Amino acid sequence: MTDQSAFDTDVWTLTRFVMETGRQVKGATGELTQLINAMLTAIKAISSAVRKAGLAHLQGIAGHINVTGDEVKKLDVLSNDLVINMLQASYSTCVLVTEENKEAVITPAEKRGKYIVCFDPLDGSSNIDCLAPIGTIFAIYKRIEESSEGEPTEKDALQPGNQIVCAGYALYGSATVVAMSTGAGLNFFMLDPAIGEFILTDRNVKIKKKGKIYSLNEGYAKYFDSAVTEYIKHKKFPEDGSAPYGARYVGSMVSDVHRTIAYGGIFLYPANEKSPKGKLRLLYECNPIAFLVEQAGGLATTGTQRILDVQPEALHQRVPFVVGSPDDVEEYMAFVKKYKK
Ligand code: AMP
Ligand code: P6P
Repeated sequence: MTDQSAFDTDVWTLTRFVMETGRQVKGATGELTQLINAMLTAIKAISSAVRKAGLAHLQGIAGHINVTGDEVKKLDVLSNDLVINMLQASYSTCVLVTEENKEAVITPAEKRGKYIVCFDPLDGSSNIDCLAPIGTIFAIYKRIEESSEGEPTEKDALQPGNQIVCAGYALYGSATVVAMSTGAGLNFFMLDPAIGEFILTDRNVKIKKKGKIYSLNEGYAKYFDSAVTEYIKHKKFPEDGSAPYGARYVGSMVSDVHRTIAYGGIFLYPANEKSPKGKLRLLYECNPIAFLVEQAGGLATTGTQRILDVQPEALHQRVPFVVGSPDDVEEYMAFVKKYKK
């Protein structure tokens, strides 16, 4: 006889959480709830594929190149198709922007809704074959009223991150966790594979005011500008006699960011001589992460401007990206100001 007491009969699943919050919004039609739950279904399917990739021969090069010029692995293609199909089948989207497609994906007229979704279906995919953590990142915007008459176009997606309605990431790590916010705080949900549901584990998560870890690819030190070089030196050899920071860098942003939120500290992908605008993409990497970190009380900057205030000009636009504990990000910005040319 199964011990029934082992089952929490009032469990807060992410599906239930989203429905509850939606019902509290006067006049909400349920379209956003449908969209969020469609995204979660795609994430569950990606999580299952990621866990089986080695067995199902999903690893290895799929043989074509994405917009960033990286060789695309099979899991990337599968993840991208899963998200596009699930979101369009939710009858809530009009424009999709994904790292894997050069052009915006316009939802067929008969399936259209009012939301725009910018997403990276499998971020960190270069880590697939070494089984390092990878993730899915998304940001949801509402189509702006005045433009909602004519045919939707990619221009509908060129909204600053301060217009985000909902954002989240999934981290396929030692467990699969979803971090998500609709603007009323950041919550973590862990996937329970036994029931195929995401369970609320951490409500209204807050980042430490100051951390003890810095995270960036120091392999590019030769190309760093003076501000980054001096800032990192300060972290390693603090002039005030305080303990140096620890260094952590997975090379998979969702993993590095999740650790930064959980433990505090700073993650940096600044511009450098090789990447004058940085590497990370504004619409589907930096904006969603910046929104979530700000919900946790952290900061996200280009070094001189709040990420969420950057007005996008192109779908795959890159920006310098520094995010984390407020005291750490402010300290970095002071170095940028001091060494500004
Ligand atoms: P809807 O009519 O479902 O498209 O919702 C209209 C607006 O209400 C959304 O753009 C959100 O600002 C808010 N809203 C609706 N559902 C939710 C939800 N589940 N959680 C948080 N906000 C919601
Ligand atoms: P680098 C993964 O390819 C990614 O887009 C992010 O997930 C990660 O933070 C970054 O690139 C790593 O780039 O140049 O350090 O290998």
